[in-house]
Amino acid sequence: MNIAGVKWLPGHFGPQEQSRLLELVRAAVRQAPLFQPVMPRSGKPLSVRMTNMGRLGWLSDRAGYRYQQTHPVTGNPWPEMPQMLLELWHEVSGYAHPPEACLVNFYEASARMGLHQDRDEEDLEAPVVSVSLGDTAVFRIGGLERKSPTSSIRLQSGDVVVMGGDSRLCFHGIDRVVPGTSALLKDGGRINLTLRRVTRP
Ligand code: MD3
Ligand code: FE
Repeated sequence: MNIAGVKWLPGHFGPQEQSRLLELVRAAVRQAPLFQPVMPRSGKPLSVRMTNMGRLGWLSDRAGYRYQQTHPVTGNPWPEMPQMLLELWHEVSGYAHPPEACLVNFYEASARMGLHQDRDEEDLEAPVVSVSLGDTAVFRIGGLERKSPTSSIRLQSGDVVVMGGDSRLCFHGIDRVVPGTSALLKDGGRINLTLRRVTRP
């Protein structure tokens, strides 16, 4: 994969750090339970469940896609962004201002994410930083148009991907999760964390 602006850091986090991250995600989920997002207008459920950490959280409901300061079910503010993720951002993003949102996507074995662009952020100059935990995912990335050719990579537990520069608006998605590829989650499945700057600094 040689798309300008993509930085793939396979195995950035080792097993012990992956376990620490998982504990941080579990603590956040106790405070801000996973919810099932639905598509704007149609109300068709997405196949991933999600929650967020940080000042702002992304969600999708019948009214549209947006960032907001509160959990859609509990109405509470999102749990705070863990220090370990702030440190990751400062290490790999090349962006001087901290991330405001960490979207947590949980994929069970059958979950997918269709090809899409991330463009709900006001600040499109900041990269998106992703961390994969649990079973391997087949990640597809294309170009700036839906019809652009695509390529696939397998994202493994502990991998970090930084999508900056020209890659920031590339179409991308998750074709499938490969069962039995990681022992991190007892019942299998995959967690993806995406760190995002939302507002202009
Ligand atoms: C490429 N998540 O949450 S992470 C998403 O694995 C999302 O859950 C996928 O796409 C997942 O929006 C992929 C890697 C990633 C994240 C953001 C990107 C790739 C990206 C933004 C622009 C281009
Ligand atoms: Fe995305």
